[in-house]
Amino acid sequence: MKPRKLLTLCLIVKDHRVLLGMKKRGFGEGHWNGFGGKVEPGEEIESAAKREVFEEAGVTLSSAEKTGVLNFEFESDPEKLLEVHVFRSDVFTGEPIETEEMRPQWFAFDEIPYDKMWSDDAYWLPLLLKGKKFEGYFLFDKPSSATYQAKIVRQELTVK
Ligand code: 6OG
Repeated sequence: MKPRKLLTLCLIVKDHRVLLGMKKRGFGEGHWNGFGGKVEPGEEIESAAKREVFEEAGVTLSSAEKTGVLNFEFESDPEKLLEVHVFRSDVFTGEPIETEEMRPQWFAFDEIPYDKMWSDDAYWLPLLLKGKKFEGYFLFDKPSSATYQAKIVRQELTVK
């Protein structure tokens, strides 16, 4: 079986706006995204989500609600399987700050820059913003390092 890379992704929502971060380096550079990263060995997934939000945006989450799991595969990188656990949080303390990795900015729901985000986001983020839970699978035609230009060749998205 392929090793799965376990990741978190957290969307912070307040007053009909969502906090996104411009990724300044590494995987996903140049894209707006939620905050998240790798789950460390032995770490609880929710704790990892909160830790990443603090590291990347300087915000402390009181709680985070798991809204879904997204599995990503890449046709030209068949050994890679990403399992991304998605969280939503409406309860936090602290003001978002720019960090080495991310530049945070609030977006009204109707101004979300989907054209500068991973192409899968346009499918599942509206569900998250409506308070729905979901599970998804996306297969991209390019390696993960080029996902921004990649097309989704197959997808499954189920609302729970
Ligand atoms: P680091 O490896 O830099 O964390 N991530 C994705 N997010 C979306 N919306 N779509 C994808 O399509 C993604 N692949 C990975 C998970 C990478 C961050 O990027 C997310 C993590 O939050 C392929 O630590």
